[in-house]
Amino acid sequence: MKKTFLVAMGSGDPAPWVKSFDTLLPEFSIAKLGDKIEPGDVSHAMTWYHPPGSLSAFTSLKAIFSMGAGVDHLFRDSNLPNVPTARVVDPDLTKRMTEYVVLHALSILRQTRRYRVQQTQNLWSDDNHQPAAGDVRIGIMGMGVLGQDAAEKLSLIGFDVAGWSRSSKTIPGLKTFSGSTELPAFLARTDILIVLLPLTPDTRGIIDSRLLKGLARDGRVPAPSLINAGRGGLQKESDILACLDDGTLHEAVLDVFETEPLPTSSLLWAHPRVTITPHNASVSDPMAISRMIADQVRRVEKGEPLLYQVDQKRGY
Ligand code: NDP
Ligand code: OXD
Repeated sequence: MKKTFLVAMGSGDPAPWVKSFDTLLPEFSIAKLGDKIEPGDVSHAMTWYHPPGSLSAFTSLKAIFSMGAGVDHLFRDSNLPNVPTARVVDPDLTKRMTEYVVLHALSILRQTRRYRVQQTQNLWSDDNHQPAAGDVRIGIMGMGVLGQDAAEKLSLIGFDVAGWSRSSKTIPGLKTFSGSTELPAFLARTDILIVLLPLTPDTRGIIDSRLLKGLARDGRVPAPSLINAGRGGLQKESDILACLDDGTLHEAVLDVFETEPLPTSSLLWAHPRVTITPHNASVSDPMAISRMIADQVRRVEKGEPLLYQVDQKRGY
């Protein structure tokens, strides 16, 4: 009798995941939420914003896998089965995020927004000196898997990069800061703030006016800019808008929002110095990520420890 691997998605299309796991895990029956299944047969589940409570009937679960790197969606569920839980760590996902961060950091450095506007005006103007990457200080909040890869690639381009994390770190060639006591010094040397933090009770709402007003005022850029590809719950959107309007911020590049999809009524849509992407800075590719999760399932079945386990107490 085959055990069941459950694809539990409350958002997105489960079909490509079911197809991929069917190929990769032939020893399992692959089912999705809503399929007719025997709850006791379900031994593993991959979830993405599953409806809270929808996993509680699966009392034989051995492990839960987040479909992405973030796990805040899991902890919305107060009835989440108490089994080992793992997140995605995969080169495909990491590289996609680094592409996003490098693209937008370079776009801010090279003022592509300004030249797009000038082009609509047939305007040839280059009146402010273009700083070199080495003259621009990037600060990355969240120096985990994604933050560290982005830091390495941004440093290779020549940016002056620093990182901030919960625990202190030594990373060759990088300036590192940690904890709330070192946050002001980190912000004060940041021209482009990149946020790659997880959403936890400690980080919720951290990107507010107070934090943004702490960014560098002595940079080679018109004013500091923000790139948030972590989670929307990290930011206060009304504060970001106010900071753009009072000159505290020059540009904001946002991939994630307090409410997703971003409501059509949001003032962010029409702001001339906001770039919006629909939470796809780094998508979980079904082919790449199901391979990683299938390897994890085999580890569990062999009695080996699950990799990339989430610490439920820390929330990431
Ligand atoms: P990691 O768990 O590897 O890294 C998280 C980092 O955040 C760590 O450096 C950690 O510190 C730091 N951190 C956590 N809490 C705090 C805190 N209270 N104060 C300071 N630093 C803190 O995660 P990943 O790098 O893999 O992913 C980061 C996030 O990116 C995900 O949680 C997800 O929300 C988001 N994401 C967004 C995607 C998108 O498409 N927009 C795609 C993929 C991920 P320490 O090192 O000390 O533990
Ligand atoms: C993730 C995401 O957490 O895509 O992987 O947001």
